[in-house]
Amino acid sequence: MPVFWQKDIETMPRKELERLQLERLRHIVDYADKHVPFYHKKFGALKISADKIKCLSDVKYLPLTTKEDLRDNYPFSLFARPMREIVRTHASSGTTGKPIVVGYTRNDLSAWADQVARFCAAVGVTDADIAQISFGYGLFTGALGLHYGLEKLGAAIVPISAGNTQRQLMLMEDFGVTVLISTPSYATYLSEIAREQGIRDKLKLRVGLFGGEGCTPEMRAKIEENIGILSTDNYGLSELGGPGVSGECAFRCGLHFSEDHFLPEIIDSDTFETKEAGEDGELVVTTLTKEGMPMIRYRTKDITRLDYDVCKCGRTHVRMDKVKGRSDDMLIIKGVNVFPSQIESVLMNIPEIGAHYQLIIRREGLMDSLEVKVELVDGAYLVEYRKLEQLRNYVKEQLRSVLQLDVKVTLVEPKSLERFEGKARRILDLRGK
Ligand code: DLL
Repeated sequence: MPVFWQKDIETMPRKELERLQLERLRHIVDYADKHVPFYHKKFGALKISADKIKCLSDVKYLPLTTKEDLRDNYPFSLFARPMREIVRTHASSGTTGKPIVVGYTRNDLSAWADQVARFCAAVGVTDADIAQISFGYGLFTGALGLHYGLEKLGAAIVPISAGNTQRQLMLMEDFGVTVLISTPSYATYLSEIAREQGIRDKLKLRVGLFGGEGCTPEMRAKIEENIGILSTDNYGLSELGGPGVSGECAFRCGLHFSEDHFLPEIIDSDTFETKEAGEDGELVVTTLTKEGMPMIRYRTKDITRLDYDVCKCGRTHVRMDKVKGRSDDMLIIKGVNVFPSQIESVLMNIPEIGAHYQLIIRREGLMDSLEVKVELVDGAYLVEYRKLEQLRNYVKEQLRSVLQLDVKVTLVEPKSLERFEGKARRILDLRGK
């Protein structure tokens, strides 16, 4: 049964929704022009103003905003409100250089909690649920984003943060936790330990709200089987506020955008031309309601596509496909474009190998090469050379048929690769080292 948090908005007829978006687009352009010198300068140079926007597709005349623009304006120069009106900041998890910073007004926090509550309700979470938040609390938007969304919905929150897996499982069992919030990587790890310790039947978990990174349907099936849950994929990024940008409903046929708050487009990353609905490309998003830090045509670098058909659940808001990868994560190996998610799909379909893998890129002469290291489910393979070789060749063949590329495959002992409590870091780039 489809469940809604703000039904009138979530099922608003498209014409009405587009009317609302156009009105909000004009408003946000005018607002950014007046309150953010960076945008005032950009709009001035392009001779753009809100009154020139006649229809939604005119968004293409607005300038694009990039992560570099946010870095150049570190920390607060893109804020549209004075600091006394900013009530929260978050920052990206970037490992090098200065992080990118985002600021929220009280209204932003309230709207954000509603956006998140929608996706929790969409998979059947109610005020009767107990939700364990296993995202790391802090500058990362994941934990506090889900926290306030679930609180608005009325669920009881267990704010345990990431890590200390044994304690996570103990509380899950003792408190009768019904909803798990984490990255899919951490859910993979937690669910494996739960299975090994034979506590699956003692847990009351029924729903997983995963996000912060991609997860193939194959990987998700493994997690769900381990702990007996239904899980959904939830997308967002700090620059746009965090989680709540888009998320799946229980039918899991695309992630509904919060279209009353965000205007999505798909562009070609090289030519910047707008792509048609259904075509793959880079997701670009304009925030329609953010007061603290409005973003005009932010380039997410995430590759996906959009589907405007009304969903079986009744939601009219456009659905984006699961993210195929980030354009800067795409590997070019011997001239072939490879997304790590393609490799994950292949690996997860082979029962003899586990959910943990690593991709190692090296430079050999002028060419890049790829090694796929993956854990065996059963370490006994390692003592039988012939069987091991057969399996290795099989994995290599499966990868070749999907990627059209020869990669080196290394099968390693169970539990020998690193586990992740937050977002996984599976790519080891040794080029230039
Ligand atoms: O990861 C926000 C978030 C937290 C979303 C928790 C959902 C749940 P950042 O740390 O700024 O923000 O990272 C944003 O992570 O551009 C994508 O590349 C990736 N990403 C986030 N969610 C998904 C997802 C949060 N569901 C970057 N599928 C984004 C694929 C995702 N990639």
